[in-house]
Amino acid sequence: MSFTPHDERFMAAAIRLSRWHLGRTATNPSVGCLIVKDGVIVGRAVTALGGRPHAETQALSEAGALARGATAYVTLEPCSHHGKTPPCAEALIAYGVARIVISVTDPDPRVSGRGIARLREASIEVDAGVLEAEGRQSLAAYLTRQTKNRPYVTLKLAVSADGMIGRQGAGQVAITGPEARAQVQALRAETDAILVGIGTAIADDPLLTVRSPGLESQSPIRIVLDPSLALPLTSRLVGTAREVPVIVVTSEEGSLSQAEGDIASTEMESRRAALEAAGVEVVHCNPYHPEVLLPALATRGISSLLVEGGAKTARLFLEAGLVDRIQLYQAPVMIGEGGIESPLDATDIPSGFAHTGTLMFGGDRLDEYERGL
Ligand code: AOF
Ligand code: ZN
Repeated sequence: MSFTPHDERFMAAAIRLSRWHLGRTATNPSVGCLIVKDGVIVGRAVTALGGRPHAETQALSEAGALARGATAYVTLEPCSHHGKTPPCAEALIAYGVARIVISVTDPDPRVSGRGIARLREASIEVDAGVLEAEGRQSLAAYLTRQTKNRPYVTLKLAVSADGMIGRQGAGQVAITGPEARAQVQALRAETDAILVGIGTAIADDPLLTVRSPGLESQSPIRIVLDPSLALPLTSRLVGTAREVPVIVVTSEEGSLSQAEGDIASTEMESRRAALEAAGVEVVHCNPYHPEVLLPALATRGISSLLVEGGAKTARLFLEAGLVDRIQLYQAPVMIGEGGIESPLDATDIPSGFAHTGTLMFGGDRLDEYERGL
């Protein structure tokens, strides 16, 4: 059977629903599921906070007996493995669902086609690929970690009308207005980790947490690229490390020359001890090689990473070809003298990125660019 406009409408609703728990289901994807009987939604659910129960089992228990003969819309192929919960494919069969419409097939090697095969074996009609591009977008973090063994990377830049992202020696400079800042808070809330370079950590002394009312518990892990452990103990990041985790990525042990090593190692050792005593986790990994760092973050279960600054760190990720999405805010303010030039503007977006949308937040314009997954 081919897809109907109803299929797209219900799948669009399932995708919207799935976004509710983005960034809050740990390594599990946030999946949306609707059970529809005679054109009426009789069950709906999103993967629970923390990743379990899965979406389908919750939607089925809401639908109850009405699930018999119904159509299930699921943003990801139902699982077929006995993991921490029994397989969703079996639950769909047991409830007597007649048809299952799927957006994206699951690359998890424990599932990967087996969910669909199991459903078809039970004579259930299965149609996959409905609104697949939108579905993949909503599952981008999960799909990237599964298939590329690294987090999905978003680079966020706020650029003034004269092409600057800040002012030398001025600390944090307001470029965008309150509406755009609230939007960035929402973006942080759906992201697993946020990363800045040590230059930004020192100059701006940022908190990098989520402060929007109702979202306070959703701050991402904060990561600082800090080759020589220069993050001040008095910084706001260190001061809040016990409330929201901070990871400092420093050079690999033994990477200093012998002479440097002799002088620096005792000093480094005492800085490391002081940071750790304040609750910061110090990780040894080359901070200048995102291609090494990102898989290490994926191994820790980080599926999405937001790179927030500064210019040098943005260039590092762009040059490594390890940015999946660019969010470019352009504000009407002027920075003038002493401005720090943006590594990027709307006229020099790297090749391979497609412009996927423009939104206005107050007087600020957000352009989004994405590379295919
Ligand atoms: C579904 N529905 O809502 C989600 C699914 O560790 P477990 O046992 O929870 O399994 C995690 C895997 O389950 C994950 O890698 C992905 O394949 C699937 N996630 N599947 O049927 C859901 N979140
Ligand atoms: Zn499942």
